[in-house]
Amino acid sequence: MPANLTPQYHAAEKRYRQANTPEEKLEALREMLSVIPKHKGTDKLQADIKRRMAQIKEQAKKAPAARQVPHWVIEKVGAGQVPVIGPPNAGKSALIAKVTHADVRVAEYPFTTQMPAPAMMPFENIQIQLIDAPAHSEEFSVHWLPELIRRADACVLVADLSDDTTVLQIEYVVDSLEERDVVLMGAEPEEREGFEVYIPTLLVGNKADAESADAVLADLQGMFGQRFPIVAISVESGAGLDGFKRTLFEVMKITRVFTKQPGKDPDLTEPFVLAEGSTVHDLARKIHKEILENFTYGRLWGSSGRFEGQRVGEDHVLEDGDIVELHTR
Ligand SMILES: Nc1nc2c(ncn2[C@@H]2O[C@H](COP(=O)(O)OP(=O)(O)OP(=O)(O)O)[C@@H](O)[C@H]2O)c(=O)[nH]1
Ligand SMILES: [Mg+2]
Repeated sequence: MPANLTPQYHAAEKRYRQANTPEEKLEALREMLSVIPKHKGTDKLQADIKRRMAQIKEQAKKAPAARQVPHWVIEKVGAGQVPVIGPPNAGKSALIAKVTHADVRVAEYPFTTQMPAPAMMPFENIQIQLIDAPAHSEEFSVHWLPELIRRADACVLVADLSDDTTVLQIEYVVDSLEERDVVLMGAEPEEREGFEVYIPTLLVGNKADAESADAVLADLQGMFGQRFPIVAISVESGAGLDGFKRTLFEVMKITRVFTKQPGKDPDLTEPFVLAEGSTVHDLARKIHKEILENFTYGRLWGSSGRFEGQRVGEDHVLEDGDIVELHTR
């Protein structure tokens, strides 16, 4: 039976996946359990969530505090963390150097990048955190790459359009990650069985300037066109880069919401970034716990409302560009 998980469930599960402390994990699991549809199709998942909660409580008793953060855990800033992965020499670092101000190493030999490095890419009124990742191939891979991707908000998978073995290389990346329960998909599926993690992914064919590019791109589309959105770019000529940014933004399914104070104009410079399907409740939580606890009602301007200044409750689902005034007691 399909699980029919709701956006609220997915949002809580994402918080669980990205949690850094046992308390954060427990809080997210509790929320998952409270919003999961209660029927036969989710029995297994419910049991799994409860088992994880018990495990975390058990561990917290045994091993207090001592926690070392692994080097691949990169602090999240901006609208979302997006590792740029793929086979060696595809132009992952070159792409990051082109669309951010970061100083990353680009070279004509493979396996240039060894350690993950973050870089901010501006897009409209937000900043997306790209992470330059080491190559992933049959000859060489780093054991922590699936862990880096598991925590991510989305992924950019770069393919080399100048190389006629590209389809096989991309297949290897996708399959080997799937073996580690990290599933790259264009969009998260509506339903699922277990605890594998789905990462929204954009497939980027780079080196569109190369002679063989059209043929390789056609092969990629044949093989992965159903699974991922695909964009062709050339870092060298700059072709396709605007489309790349926009499509990545769409893949990330971000809802940007502005807040305003009663009687004042809204601050339209910096939006709050929420996951698609987020509610007024999620916005209040994001701003401050106190606002969440003392929330009485909201007023809303934007496409999710029926009219300007509509009064809304906690459960109201927000849309990109909405402006919300939060009233508290
Ligand atoms: N023709 C062409 N060459 C490119 C393009 N983008 C990158 N390159 C070249 O491809 C080579 C590899 O680029 P990198 O950015 O180092 O590739 P990478 O994927 O980061 O490689 P690793 O870190 O080794 O996995 C360099 O020689 C780049 O100059 C492009 O759009 N067209
Ligand atoms: Mg590199």
